[in-house]
Amino acid sequence: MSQADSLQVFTPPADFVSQATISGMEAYRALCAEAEKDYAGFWARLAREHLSWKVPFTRVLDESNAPFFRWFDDGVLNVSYNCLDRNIEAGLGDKTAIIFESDDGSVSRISYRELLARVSRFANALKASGVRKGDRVVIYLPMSVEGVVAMQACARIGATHSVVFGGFSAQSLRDRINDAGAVFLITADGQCRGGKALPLKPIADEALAMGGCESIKKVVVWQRTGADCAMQAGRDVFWGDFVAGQSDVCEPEWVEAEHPLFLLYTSGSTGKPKGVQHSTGGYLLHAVLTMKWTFDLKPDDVFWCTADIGWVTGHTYIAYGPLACGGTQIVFEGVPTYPDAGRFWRMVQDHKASIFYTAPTAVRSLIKAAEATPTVHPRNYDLSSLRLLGSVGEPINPAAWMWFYENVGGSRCPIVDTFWQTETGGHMITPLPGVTPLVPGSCTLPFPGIQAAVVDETGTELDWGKGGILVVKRPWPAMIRTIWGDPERFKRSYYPDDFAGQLYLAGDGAMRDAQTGYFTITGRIDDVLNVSGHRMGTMEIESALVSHPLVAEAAVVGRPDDLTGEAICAFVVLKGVRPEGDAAKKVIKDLQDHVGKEIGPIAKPKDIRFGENLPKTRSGKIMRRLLRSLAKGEEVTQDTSTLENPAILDQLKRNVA
Ligand code: 6R9
Repeated sequence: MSQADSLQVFTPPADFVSQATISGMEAYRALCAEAEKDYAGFWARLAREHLSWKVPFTRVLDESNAPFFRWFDDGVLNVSYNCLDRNIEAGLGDKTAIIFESDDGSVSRISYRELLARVSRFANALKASGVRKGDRVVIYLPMSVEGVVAMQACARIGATHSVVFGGFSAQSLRDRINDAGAVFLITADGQCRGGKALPLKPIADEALAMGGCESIKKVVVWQRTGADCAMQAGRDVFWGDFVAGQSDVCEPEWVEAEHPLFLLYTSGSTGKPKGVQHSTGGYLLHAVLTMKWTFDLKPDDVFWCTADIGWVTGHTYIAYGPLACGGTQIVFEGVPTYPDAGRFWRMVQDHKASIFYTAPTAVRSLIKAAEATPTVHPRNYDLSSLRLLGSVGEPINPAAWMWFYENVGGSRCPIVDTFWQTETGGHMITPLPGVTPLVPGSCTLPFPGIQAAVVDETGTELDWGKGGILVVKRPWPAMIRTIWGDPERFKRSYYPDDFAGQLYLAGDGAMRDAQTGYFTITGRIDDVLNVSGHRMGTMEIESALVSHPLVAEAAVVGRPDDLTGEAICAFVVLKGVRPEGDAAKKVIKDLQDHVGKEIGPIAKPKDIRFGENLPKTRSGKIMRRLLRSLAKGEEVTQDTSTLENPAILDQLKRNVA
């Protein structure tokens, strides 16, 4: 059956269509046709029209060393120039670039001129302490203007930043610093979330003390909470002292289009998190185009992306995209439930946000909160400034979509359900709000120029209506360039031999609607979990568990969860006797805390079950599909004939703590 038969279709409202940058299906089709006809010419035209180049490129796409594709590679530009200076030159110096609202509700506004001055001072300070083009700088900061300043300052001097989410543990921070060989760490004394001050610098100190971070020469500490923090003489410097006396003028470092703008670590199915390397020119192009086409950003919009700068969404749609388009955006330090779960709606009302981009998990938790406490229901707020909503991070279930549409968007605002990944740099499959009839739960059609397809295991494209593997058939400008330090893993992960190295493998399953060809993402096809829109590798969590002295073996799977999308379930074999009752509860808590310490609180397993063994095949492979059924509480109906130890299933089934 077609989606269109079973679900309502929401056609774009006429008043949206009439003003949209890409207006009407004809306009969309024309762009797709242009790309189809002359792929390089299409992207070249856009890169010339939407970016400012110091030295224009003459080469567009170089496929000679595939899959290490190069775009615009003889062109020279600077991202920070494109985000700041060029807006000021266009007369936007006094325009508000950032409306910052802190956890406690205080608000500050930063103009483009002021932002450029702050970025330049910080960039000059970095240069004065010896940070050079191509050096890696790790940023471990809370949501703040300083976070954006630090990222932009790196871009300004051609340093490659790697932002580490402030919720990651010392071990995770250490591993990322070590892998990137970073020379600088930029952090804060602490962070404020939900009315609490949480430490950050002590975690950074712990990371640096672990060994393997010898490349770090300096640690810059932004004083956010004012908490006492130990400062190591010669290494650590407060932000204020670091920038003191620096000029607020800084000539950008002009870099080649392929120069690595940033690394961002993300989870894969095996091994350690991988450092996804992004380019300068191609990445920025996609950030700008998606701001203009998916978000229809206009000069008067107030754009709000609720992501953290520690994730790719916070890179493309906070640190770079909105600024590169001269937009005004909200940056929020806090959490959606503090001081109450009306926080987002109050902020939309107060700042007259017109475009609101968030994650399904946030929507679901706010639905629950609004049901429990009617005063925080969005109907109590004036949300009439909104004209467009967006969703990202995981599939949005139709019920949450409808609630978002009706209660937040007043049945007036299109919702763009944007499918993309850390590796893709920006939106890949998404509605365009003035073009695409919407079907709740579907990310609809590819962004113009993106050649997405659903294939089988041999790489053959499937008929619409059949579920399969999501791939991208041609390289695109904002794609991942490599995995930092591991080009072989890049090839293996994204251009596997199964597809003759010709197709980009996203790692998701998908299906195209039989009639409309709309894409629906059916979830990861590898051992990657999506918990509240955050990617977690099952391997990483298993490694963390087995690093606990009590644990002999562990297997981690996901199970559906109403709030977080997926929840982490761990099946654990302990070294000693299997604990029961309160003793089991205590070990569970210890293990959860241990994983929190090893990776970060987001990786803590929700369920932990103990068994004397794990269900394994005779060749010793853990049968994860059985564990998935157990985690869901399903009857195990799969074939268990290859199982070495069938009795273990009963044990694991009974053993729900
Ligand atoms: C941007 C981001 C990527 C994975 C991706 C997929 C899931 C993201 C989605 C979606 C369905 C959407 N995902 N957006 N699934 N519909 N609109 O989230 O990047 O953290 O790398 O995660 O998230 O499974 O493969 P990242």
